[in-house]
Order: sequence, then structure tokens, then C-alpha cells
Amino acid sequence: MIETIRQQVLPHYGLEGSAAKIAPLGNGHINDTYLVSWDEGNMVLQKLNTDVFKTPWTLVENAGLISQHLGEKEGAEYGLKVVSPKVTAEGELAVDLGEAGFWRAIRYLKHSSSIEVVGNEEQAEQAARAFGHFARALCDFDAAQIGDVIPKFHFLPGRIAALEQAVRDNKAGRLDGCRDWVDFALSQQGLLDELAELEPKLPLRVCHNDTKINNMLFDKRDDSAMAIIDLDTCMKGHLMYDFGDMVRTFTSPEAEDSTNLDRVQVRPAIFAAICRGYLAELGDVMQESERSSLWLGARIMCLMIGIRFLTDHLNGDVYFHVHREGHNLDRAANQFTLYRSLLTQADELKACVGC
Ligand code: GN1
Ligand code: MG
Repeated sequence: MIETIRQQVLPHYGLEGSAAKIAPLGNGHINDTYLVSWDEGNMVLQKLNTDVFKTPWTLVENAGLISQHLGEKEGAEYGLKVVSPKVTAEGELAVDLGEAGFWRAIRYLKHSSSIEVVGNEEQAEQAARAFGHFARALCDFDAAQIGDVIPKFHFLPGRIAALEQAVRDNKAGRLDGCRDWVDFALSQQGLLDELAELEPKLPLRVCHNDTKINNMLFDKRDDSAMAIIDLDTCMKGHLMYDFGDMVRTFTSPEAEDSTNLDRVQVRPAIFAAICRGYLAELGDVMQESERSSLWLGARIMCLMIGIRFLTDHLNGDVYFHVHREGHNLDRAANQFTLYRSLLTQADELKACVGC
């Protein structure tokens, strides 16, 4: 891959024959990401996964428009840095090399760092405030300009149907090893009724749709929030899912794929910190229906990613990158455990979010 980058991709960025250093970066489950550095500069280079992102030009155009909108506010109105795209020598947002991949580059932020597990309330509140700030800054962005990169991305009925299909197909012959989790997931369909009742009342906004803790960069120098990254799945949607994905990825003291299930649980103090940070930015923007949807969003996101990991396990690990045997099943078990912990602490958590 490194040779493809050097010979076929870098020339499009004016780095022909350069001695640039190319190193893998980050922990994404979908794309391949590299940090390219040379004497006078650096950039983040990504090979987009076109099995997942079937219309990659839509993705780079969406991200371009959003970062342009944020860039116009950077400083005075938008207090975070913007990860703007780097255009090619031909003035394009990406390089499509066919079989050799679809490549795009974005600005690398010096002094930035990311975390995989939230260590304390302060970090959670800062990160939630940053994701809230991002959503707030997009309130006056015309959503009609951007397309759906993945249709029905956060659509629970579709994710349940995909699991049922995977169970019927049992392509990888793994059903016997995970039948209990399948039964558990399918027993939670009561959420669909709540969703059907609430969703028609919710406004559509431009959402980030992947508000994982590692998509918020901290400034290493003072631990402040620096930037929201990964604009790949920015699409029209509901704020409850962005809130829910923060709950999913901030509240557990264990990483998403940890097999230490005894320790996987929602930390109520972190949950409360997310509410404080997010509502400090969006409290006056959100409609009453949105506010009352947050608890549902938290449950849906934890359950839904568990379902997606389990489906991929049954299908033979064709969607998410895996790094060990049974990795997707480990992730599913972890996320279902976190979901259960939400339910166990429902009264306390609902009170926090005012539902
Ligand atoms: C994927 O690759 P990454 O980390 O940006 C996935 C998200 C999941 C997440 C789970 C396009 O995001 O939806 O929540 O993994 N992205 C896509 O960690 O499916
Ligand atoms: Mg992503």
C-alpha cells in the first residue's frame, strides 16, 4: 500500500518523487488512514472504503461543503479548528485510481491527540460541548446541499432486518456460537414502538452521525477541545443519535471491543457530564421533542451498534475491519452489555437528561 501511495497518490498532491514519510494513523473501522509528512508539511491521507461508501464523491463533496461552512466561522463564531480537505494539483477533492483505490487528503492538526476511553468527567463534558458546538454551528447550513452517503444509516428497523437476514443465511456458520446474543437483540424490539411514536415529531438537522470519543481531538498542550474530525457520515438526521453515540462511546470505562465484560457499564457521572456539555451548547436550540428523545437515542445507539457488529460476525466480517478471531462478536457482546447497563440505571439516567 505504501508504494501505491508514493507512486500513484502523492504526485497528485505535488509530492512527486518526495521522501515523504507515510505511517498508519488512528483506529477507524472502515477506511485506511495514513499520516504523510515531509520537510515542509504534513497531511492525513485516506483510502476510502468504497464497499461501504458507494458514492465516495458525495462523501468528499459533503465534507468539503461542511468544512467550508465551518471555516467561514472559525475563530470568532466557531471556536474549534476545521479539518478542511486538501485539494489535488488538479483542483479535485480526491483522486480516483479505480482498482488502486479512492484517495483523499485532509489537513493534519499539529499538537492534536485522541483518546479511546474517557478518563474523567471533565473530558466527557469538554468533548460533548465540542460536538454540541459543531451541531450548533451547522444550524444555519442548508441541509439540502448534502447527499445521503449511506441511506438509512441510523435506521433501527433496517438494522434489525439485516440481522434477521444474517441469521437466516448463516453464511459463516457462526450462528450456534452466538444464538443467545441474537435472541437478546431481537427481544428488544419494543424500542421500535417508541421510535415510531417519537420520530415524526423530530426535526431533521445536519448531524455528525459518528460522535465517538476518538472523533474529537484534544490539544495535547492544554487538554482543551481542538477539533471534530471524521465528517464522512455527516448527513441529515436527528440529534438524539449524536447524543446516543456519545453515551455509547464515553460512558464505559472499557474500550468498545474489551472482553472484560464485568467492567463494562455506564458511569452515571460521565453520562451527566455529557448532558451538561451537550445541553450547554444546544439547550436553547433543541425543540422539546428533541430533548425528550435523548434517552431513546442513547438506548438505540448502544443496541444498534451491537446489532451491526453481530450481523457482521454472522456474515463473516465483511464490513468492519477485524484484528482477531471473533472480534465482531466481542464488540457486540460488549455493546449489548453496555446497553443492559443503561436499562438497569434507567431511572437515574433519565432524570439526568430530563426525560
Ligand atoms: C465505524 O470507522 P469509524 O470508527 O469511523 C462506523 C460507525 C460505528 C463505528 C463503531 C461508516 O466508524 O457507524 O459506530 O465504526 N462507520 C460506518 O466503532 O459504518
Ligand atoms: Mg467514521
